Amino acid sequence: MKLGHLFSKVALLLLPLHTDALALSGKPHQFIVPEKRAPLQNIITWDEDSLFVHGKRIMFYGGEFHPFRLPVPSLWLDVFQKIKALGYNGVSFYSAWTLHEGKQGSFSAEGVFAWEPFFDAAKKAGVYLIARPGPYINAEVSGGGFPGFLQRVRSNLRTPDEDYQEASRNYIESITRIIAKAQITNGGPVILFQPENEYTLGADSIVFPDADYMNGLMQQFRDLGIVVPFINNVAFPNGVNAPGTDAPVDIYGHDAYPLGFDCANPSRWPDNAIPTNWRDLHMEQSPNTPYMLVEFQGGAFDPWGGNGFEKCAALLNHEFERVFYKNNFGVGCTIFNVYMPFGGSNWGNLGHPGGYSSYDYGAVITDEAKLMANFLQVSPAYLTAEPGRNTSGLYTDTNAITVTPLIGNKTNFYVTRQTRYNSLDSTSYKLRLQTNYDVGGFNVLYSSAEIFTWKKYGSRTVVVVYGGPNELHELAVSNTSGGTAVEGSGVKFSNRNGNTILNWETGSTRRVVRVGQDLYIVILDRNSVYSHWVVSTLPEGSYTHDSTASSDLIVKAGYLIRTAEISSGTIALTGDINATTEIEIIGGGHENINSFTFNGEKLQHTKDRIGFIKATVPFKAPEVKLPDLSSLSWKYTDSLPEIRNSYSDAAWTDADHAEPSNTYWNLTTPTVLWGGEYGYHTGSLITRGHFTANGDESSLLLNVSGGSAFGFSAWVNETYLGSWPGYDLYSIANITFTLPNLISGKKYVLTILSDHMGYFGNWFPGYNEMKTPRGVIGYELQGHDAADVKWKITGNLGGENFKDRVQGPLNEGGMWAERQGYHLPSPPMKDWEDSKGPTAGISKAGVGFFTTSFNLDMPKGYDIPLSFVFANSTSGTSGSAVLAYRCQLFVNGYQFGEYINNIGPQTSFPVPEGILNYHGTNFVAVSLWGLEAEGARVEGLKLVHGPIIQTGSWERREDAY
Ligand code: IPT
Repeated sequence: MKLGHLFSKVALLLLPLHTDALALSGKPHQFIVPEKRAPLQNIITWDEDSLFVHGKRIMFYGGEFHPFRLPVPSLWLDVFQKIKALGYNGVSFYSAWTLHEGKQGSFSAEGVFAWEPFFDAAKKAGVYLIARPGPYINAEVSGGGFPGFLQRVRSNLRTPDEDYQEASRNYIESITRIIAKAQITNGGPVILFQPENEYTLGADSIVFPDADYMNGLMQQFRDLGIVVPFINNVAFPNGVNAPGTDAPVDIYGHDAYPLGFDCANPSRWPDNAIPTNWRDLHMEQSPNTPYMLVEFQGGAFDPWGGNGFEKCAALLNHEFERVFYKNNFGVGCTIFNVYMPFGGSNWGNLGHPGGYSSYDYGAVITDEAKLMANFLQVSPAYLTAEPGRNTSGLYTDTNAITVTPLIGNKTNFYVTRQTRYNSLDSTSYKLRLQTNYDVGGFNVLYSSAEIFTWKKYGSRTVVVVYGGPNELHELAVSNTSGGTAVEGSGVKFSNRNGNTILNWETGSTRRVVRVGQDLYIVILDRNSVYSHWVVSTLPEGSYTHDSTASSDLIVKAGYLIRTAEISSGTIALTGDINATTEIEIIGGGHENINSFTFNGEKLQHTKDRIGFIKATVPFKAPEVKLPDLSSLSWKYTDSLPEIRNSYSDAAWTDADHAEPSNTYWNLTTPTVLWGGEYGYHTGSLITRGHFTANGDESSLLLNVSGGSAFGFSAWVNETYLGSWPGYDLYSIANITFTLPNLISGKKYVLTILSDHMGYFGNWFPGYNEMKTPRGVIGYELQGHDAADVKWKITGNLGGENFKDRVQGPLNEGGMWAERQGYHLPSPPMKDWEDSKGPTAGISKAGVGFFTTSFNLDMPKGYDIPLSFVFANSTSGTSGSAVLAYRCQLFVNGYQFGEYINNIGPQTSFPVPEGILNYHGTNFVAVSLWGLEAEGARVEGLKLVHGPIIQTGSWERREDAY
């Protein structure tokens, strides 16, 4: 797309020195002994420039990953390895209180919710962790991570109010003990800790920011053994909790989502959306801490009825990264964390109402960010370079280009961009700059080409540089006696004052030149660099900053390189391919290599005259056989027996509380009818009203809350009254249904089934939006005294005493089949009807429950993602006259999708290996709720596979289920 765009937006440049540069660089450098800033331990320290680990400066380049959105612990290493393969050395994680403490006082972190396997996997991959346990997390999780029982806490959430303090204590104590053990001081991967989340703005009705609250929370964490530095993440740089305030964290940081969440317009970069005042604010707010971006936009969430994550991925694409991430490096950011490189699923109702089952986030697992991360990891001089002001016309010959210099003691860096940052023009310019960038003893005096990485092997240095298509670049190396082309042609050589100068036009053919005896410069175009990987040969669990250049390999491959080992002359690589792939060790890596393996298989290799080693890995396309779901035999049972006259709800909870414990909401009904009052917080709710008719009843008004896109249906006895089909933007609905003639003296029951899309978040302390109830919040029975109706309610069986310990507190809703546990594998189905499945449908409004099972025998040694795809010939036409129905998809007991036919946008529901048994039997259940009188029929349901990846991680999955 848009060549001009690609060509001109930004380059991180290394060019000839302009003597004014130092004058531009703001405050003079102060040197502070890092240990002074480490009162509790001396492993993780910091000064105004960067973090230190064991006294060594590091660039933290990381991204957020939620293990609870991928409930297969054996896959966490896979994600860590992929993040690490990008050149990242860190991951931040939230923990979601609501998944750990469904019932107040009973914390549990077991099975898929256990943290130890997550910490182990991070360590194994050599990834540092930032712990962010909240208690409030936001994160597009139901309640922003707050468990439903907080609806009954009377005071302000996220304040020092006593009952909030009381309610949060058990979670804080339990999760902190787990995290404390995983700190680096105990040999674990956790190096930083974030109390709270985006504590940035609050309601006028409370003290905000409340120093007592933050200090109290930090003290709790400290008392429980957290010794690593505390960080914070204000939503924008407003200085809350910065050093010098009443409740300072150790390292102040902020978040930023500069393009917002406008996935509907994937190419819209609003004017002036690029931040330009951050360095100044930082020098005012926190000059003695490193520049830290805790959450920098790496994608976007997408609401019900939204545009789909492909559009989010397009909005936050490689061009966004090139321009915006580099702008962050222009302010000297040395703790940089992206939200998020891997999203996952809102399985089992864990999402907030503003999102659907996929939490794909348009996330990039491999991309442009790899180029920047690798560059920064081999550029230690960046960590102490002093960011200057944005300049135009100073380093360049045109005001159309803005240059931000970072001036170091010896090495300088320059970030360039279009002055009108969103310009699509091609702008030619000259730069006058000097870098003095060290590559293993050679001095790169300047380079307009970007550096991907460099390594030193013995006396040889290998540098990989790149540019955009057809760009002209120049690079000079000090004190060298000229260069020669060793591969490809078109590089011009000259020599001035003992400096060897290379000049070339970027093309897609690789050029390799030698400067002096031992410096090899590999010249690529940007597209080719994407298939290069830098991989460490140090033992498992080593961190990037442990590596010396010589222990890393630069590998040209394809899809992914995970790990490398060298022993007795053999290079052993693991990785993934999606096609027959030529693998090349750029620079040769090491002398005396005599064999080469990939995923354990020996390869025939060749070594060229400069020592680059090459081999071809054959891709063997496997046969993938998937069941045709429509020709399987299915079982069917009705899942709304509640409307039958014979049904007894005697065991249900009496909805008889006259006083709500949730004081946030005005009660308008004689007794409280919403779910949270009685411990029902997830999936769906059923409320039943019993009354004896007087014959005058004419209509029923229902006011129901469920969260965006929710729906509800109502019956009187077996007579269907109607439904609210749901619309993307409506969280609450009011409908009046006409009643049939009711016979005086006869008993009737109203049955209301309503969807629960999750609780709202609680972003603004003091507003307590999380307490917005779900369920029936108002009713009028025309012609009948409202107080004369006796109500019963249920949600998931047991409510807060939930049954489903494996899948946790949120996975089950209140539908009959779920209450019976029929979504779990192999329910007693012998009396159920045979069926053709959800495509056979149901013939009237209500809920049908369909089950089937099938075997999978997926080829071993491959990573082949599988998804359940619902046919929807009208997808994307949210709000139009499309048949209203919604399905829940259960796979081996895990709810892995809510599909809403009339809202969308999600039609394809990926289910990871480990939830699906790839080598055995799978049990699938689909609930089908028809919200129209005629019932509903699923247009089509298929199991389909995604890209076929031949993987090096197959051994690990032998015992996967
Ligand atoms: C910020 C939150 O801290 C994070 O949890 C997540 O919700 C993220 O946004 C959006 O995906 S909140 C900020 C956008 C106001």
